[in-house]
Amino acid sequence: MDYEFSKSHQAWLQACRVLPGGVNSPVRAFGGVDEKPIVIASGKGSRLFDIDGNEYIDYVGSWGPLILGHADPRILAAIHSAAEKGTTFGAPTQAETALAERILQAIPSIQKIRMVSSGTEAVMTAIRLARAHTGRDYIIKMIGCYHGHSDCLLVAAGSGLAEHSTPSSAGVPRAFSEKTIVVPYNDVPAIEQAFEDHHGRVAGVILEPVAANMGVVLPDAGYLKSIRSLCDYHNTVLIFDEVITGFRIAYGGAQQIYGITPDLTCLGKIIGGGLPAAAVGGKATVMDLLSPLGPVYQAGTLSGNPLAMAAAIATLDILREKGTYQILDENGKHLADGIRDAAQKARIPVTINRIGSILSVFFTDRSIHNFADVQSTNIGLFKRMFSGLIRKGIYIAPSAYEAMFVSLAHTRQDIEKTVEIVYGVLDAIRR
Ligand code: KE4
Repeated sequence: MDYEFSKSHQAWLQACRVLPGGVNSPVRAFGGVDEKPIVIASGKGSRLFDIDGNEYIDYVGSWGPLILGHADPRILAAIHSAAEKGTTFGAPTQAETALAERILQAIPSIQKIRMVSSGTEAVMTAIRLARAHTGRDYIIKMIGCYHGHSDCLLVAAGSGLAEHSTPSSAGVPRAFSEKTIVVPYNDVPAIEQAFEDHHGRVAGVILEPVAANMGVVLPDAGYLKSIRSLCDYHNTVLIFDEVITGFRIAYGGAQQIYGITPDLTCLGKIIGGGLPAAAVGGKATVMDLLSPLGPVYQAGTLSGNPLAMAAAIATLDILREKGTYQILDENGKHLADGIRDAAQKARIPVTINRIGSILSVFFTDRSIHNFADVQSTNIGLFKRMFSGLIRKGIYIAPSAYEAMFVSLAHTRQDIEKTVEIVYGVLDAIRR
């Protein structure tokens, strides 16, 4: 029986009177699909419930943080006990040190770390550090990668901007964006050319080591290694934006899987345990440039917030347990294989890119290596799949440029049910 959404639509119209687009982050407005947003009442484990009482198996997981699923009792307990002592002090607490020590243990390239409240802030700080450390201005980024909404990175960004297909956002002065060079992902000659064109002036290269904001796109063999050697050769800071991949595809993130050491790493999502927290970390020689030690200013009222620290510590202590990432990888593989079989049975060609518990379904019969490849896929079919799935209780990202996230809370039954519904939806589309 198809779902109906009258309460959600009513609530969304009311929201639209006070919030631009009725949302506090653009992708939630469902602009990437032909549907109106659903308004959420609650979540539990792998399930999400909207205010019309519809239940969903959730593959968005709030865009990555909820690797343990919604309202995990162990995380709630950690938040509750922290909250009893107060919510924020604007002064050092031991929880910040405790989380930092865990992250340094997980990611050896990080010798010092600064907590902030969003991935955008983490990336902003990393870029400022790269420029201060090198005394240079230019930044190289990849088309289709998204690094939050700081001015100089809203140039050919992925995620929401990919949806709106504007090469950069309004309100960003040319002076800000002209120091950002964009090249295609998985294209080493293009980066070599960018370094030649701006010889001795490139402060940093930033990328998602596994891209997940143009859909999931994996680095080609040797790609990350080539970027590392180019950065070494040009004395340029290599920044891995692991806001999605950090603690997601491995406890040590993409840098553990690919064995490439960046100079700076940006983290977010999972390291907030579902609350607002993110971080930038890396070589002490670079990080110690940060105020109050050094000349690079950066600050935040709620940075290192005690509730987020408690949620994050509890989350990482669970993720560190033996076998965790094997389960996540098995869940991801089970879902990807199931969807691939369903599409084959429905005779609709798809390419699925997956690593661990993140994956994307592209409607194409070709492989996907960069943003242009993604743009050549059948986005219309993605939208029809989304519409079919949401009416049958499967909630995936409302955009072809995002990832599906599987959590430790997803059961084999959840995945089998999902695959069955995917087949039904794809079969109906073909017919
Ligand atoms: P936030 O400022 O949204 O916490 O993080 C920005 C960011 C930085 N780097 C990467 C690789 C990211 O994926 C993000 C944020 N991701 C988007 C969607 N994939 C968050 C969802 C949204 O914008 O509402």
